[in-house]
Amino acid sequence: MRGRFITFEGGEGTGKSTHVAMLGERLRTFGIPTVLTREPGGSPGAEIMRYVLLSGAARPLGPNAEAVLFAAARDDHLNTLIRPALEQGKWVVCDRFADSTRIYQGVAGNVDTMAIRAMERIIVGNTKPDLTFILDVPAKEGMRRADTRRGADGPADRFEGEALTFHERLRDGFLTLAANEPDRCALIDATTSKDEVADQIWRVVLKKLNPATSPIQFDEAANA
Ligand code: Z5A
Repeated sequence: MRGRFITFEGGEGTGKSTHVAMLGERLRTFGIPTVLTREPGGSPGAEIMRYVLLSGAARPLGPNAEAVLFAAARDDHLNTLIRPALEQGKWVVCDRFADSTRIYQGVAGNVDTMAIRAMERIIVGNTKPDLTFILDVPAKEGMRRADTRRGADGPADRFEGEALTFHERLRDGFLTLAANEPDRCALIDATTSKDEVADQIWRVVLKKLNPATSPIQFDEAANA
């Protein structure tokens, strides 16, 4: 039986990496073999594309080309890591996925929506997330958290360096996505403490995916 595919989305500094790790810990404690991964990246080929994208090297090519590169990285990630893990019955928890392309390149970058949907259809196909968490904090607070994490003087990446208005558009885009796809997306108020946010997330996982029905048992999980 196929494993479950969970993605985390939201603007920068909303706590995605934190909660991918916390959820992974909880799933493993529950006895579920879990793969934690991220986009862009997550596989050797896609990590090379991550460097090109986040260093800003691809920025002069424009948002259309960046969207194609994100999709190419996703193709490699899906083929070499996500699909094989799901086929083995593992659960995959991914820090960003195709919704980030819809929002960053589509909503904020003005890349044609039909083009983005077409690429998604070709690359993602049936490997759609079973559940997507959209972590929400005001854009200013997310930027503050991200600044604190990397140290105020650390270099901002290609997207972190954008203005507050860009990050506010992203937030609006993610809120609209959550409203439009309520079956798949769970909107999480991520302004509270890490533990409270983790508890909200876990309640949704229990309700929507019922880990107790996972076909892989505790002993197998210990060896995963
Ligand atoms: N991108 C794209 O444009 N198109 C695409 O298709 C894809 C991606 C897939 C990837 O950057 C960039 O690529 C991203 C979108 C673009 N651009 N940006 N910006 P990344 O992977 O380097 O970074 P990120 O995805 O934006 O995440 P982030 O900025 O690293 O933040 P985060 O993972 O959401 O947050 P965090 O690291 O877990 O937490 C940030 C800090 O806040 C940290 O110190 C935590 O300890 C703290 N924190 C977390 N939760 C809390 C709570 N509840 N209270 C207080 N403090 C907290």
